[in-house]
Amino acid sequence: MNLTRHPANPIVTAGEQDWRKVASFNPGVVLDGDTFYMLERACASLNPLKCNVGLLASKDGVSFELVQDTPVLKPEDFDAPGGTVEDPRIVKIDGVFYMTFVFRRVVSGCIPNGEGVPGYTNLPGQGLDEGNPYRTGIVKSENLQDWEFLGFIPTDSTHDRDNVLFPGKIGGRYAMLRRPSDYVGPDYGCDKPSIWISFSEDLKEWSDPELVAEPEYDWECQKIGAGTCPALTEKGWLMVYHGVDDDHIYRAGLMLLDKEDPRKVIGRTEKFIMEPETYYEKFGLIIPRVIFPSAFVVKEETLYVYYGCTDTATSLATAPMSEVFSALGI
Ligand code: BMA
Repeated sequence: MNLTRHPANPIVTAGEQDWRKVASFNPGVVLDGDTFYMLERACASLNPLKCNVGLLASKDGVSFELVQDTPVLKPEDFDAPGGTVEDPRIVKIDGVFYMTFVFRRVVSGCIPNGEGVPGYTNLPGQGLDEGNPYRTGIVKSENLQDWEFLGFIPTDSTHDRDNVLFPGKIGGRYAMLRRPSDYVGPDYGCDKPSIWISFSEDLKEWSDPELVAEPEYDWECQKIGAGTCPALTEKGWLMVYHGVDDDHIYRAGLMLLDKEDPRKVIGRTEKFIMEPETYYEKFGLIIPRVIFPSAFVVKEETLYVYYGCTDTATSLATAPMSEVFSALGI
């Protein structure tokens, strides 16, 4: 499948504001009327790797401007001035916007090495394996600027990120794809971090995760995670997801889930649809060789895929929808 990288890439980069001066990446994007809204993961510093969520808008899906000069979500909103809010994803359901985001109460320092995954400095007693997990928050808003907190999942100390809401109820319930990374081993039915699903009546209490998809191919053999929020197409729920291989290269693939029962995978690209090729996808501030798809929009039969590059900036690639379905063999 041929995705065309936009010539203006990377289309969103860090700015001069203190709260977004280091990097902007892994955004959620929603098309509302004729405006594309982007919630960016705005990085304020590397050590600690503190992030906020900023709001941008665009008429063409390419040139984005900040809507307000301050973050719309920040760790201080959760009494966590030493924490972080990351990787926002967004849907609109019945006229209300819902954002999922990653939250960590105490954030590590990040020490990039240029070769692969950066080093992280955890405070004593605050290591990833000693509590202080990555969990997912859910907030809602009618104007994208003022957000009301609904809750965190999970409530225990497991790590749970890459969580995305479906943009509508299925069988009367909200649905969310999630990636509880500790759910591996014989008790769970998968050997590596995988994509799971939960359902909820009220977006607060969630059903136990059920396994949807696990890594199958070499390019995703270490872990997979939901990238974009799914969108309903005539063939089913479409999603761009990410996979990580043994060399820590992040690539993108397509998955199609059954319209009525999204626990069933009905289409999946055996080969990735994008891998790091350009300079801005191979070299960056934090981690090399990362394409991290985090949002897509369908407009006039064109798929717009927004993706983080090397945890540094955001890029855009497009493809005709007809190619998307043929890549899935449909
Ligand atoms: C994942 C998350 C993402 C990040 C990616 C590459 O585990 O931390 O936010 O973009 O790694 O570093």
